[in-house]
Amino acid sequence: MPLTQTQYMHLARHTLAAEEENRTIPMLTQEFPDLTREEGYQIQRLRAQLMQERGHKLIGYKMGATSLAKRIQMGSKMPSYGRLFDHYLRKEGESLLLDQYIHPKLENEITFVLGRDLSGPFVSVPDVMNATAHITASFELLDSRYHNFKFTGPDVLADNISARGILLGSVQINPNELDLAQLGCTMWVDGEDVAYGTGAEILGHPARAVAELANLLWTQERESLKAGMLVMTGSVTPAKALVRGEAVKTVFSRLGSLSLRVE
Ligand code: OOG
Ligand code: MG
Repeated sequence: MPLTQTQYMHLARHTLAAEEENRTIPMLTQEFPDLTREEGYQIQRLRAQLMQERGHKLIGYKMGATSLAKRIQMGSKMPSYGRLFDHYLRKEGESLLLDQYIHPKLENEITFVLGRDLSGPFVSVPDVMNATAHITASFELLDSRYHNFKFTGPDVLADNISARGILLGSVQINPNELDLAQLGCTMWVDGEDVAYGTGAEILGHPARAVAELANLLWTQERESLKAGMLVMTGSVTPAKALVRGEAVKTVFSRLGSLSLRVE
């Protein structure tokens, strides 16, 4: 049985309060085992409205579970999307203070910045390439609001697919100037290389994640991607749990590198 609008709103407030107060909660599906993915998205939408009421600005979207590494890590069969807000943006060179998070993880992603609007339901890879102003290297910070970072599909959708922070690289390149499927990244922790992957991990080509997002947003919500928005295309490598004292650095081919110190 579907829940009432009041119950969806209650669940949206519940996961947002956990984010704002840096604490974990049990999975929503413990109390509501029949929750569907559609209902998960519905809760995410209400949660986003609450964030906008608090003054946070929607600056784009993120795709998740687009690489095999992430689908295995999340136990998910299909990609999903979440929303990005302005207060998630962090500056290069700032340390990450572990006390300000619950159990953060870091992901290596290719981010698209749109120069033109994109509306589904028939957006293709070439449409995305032509509508993109530039791409950048990026780190995404995840911080699931669920105990032990464990969730089902509907739970993680309701929790804005664990979004918590964004760090964008300073090198900006038009995507038509490079082969995005072959673009590689290597992640180093305290001088040791721990992960490697290429853009091909992302649904064969990262622009496909943007196309899929535009089509999903249109079919599910009658929403379009707007010029100026960011789209994070999903982690190429498995998300890395952050540990105090570590220095993380990822080198992207052509797109420069990003670093983060954990304190
Ligand atoms: C969900 C977020 C997944 C990605 O890049 O695949 C994601 C999670 O793993 O907690 O952002
Ligand atoms: Mg991600």
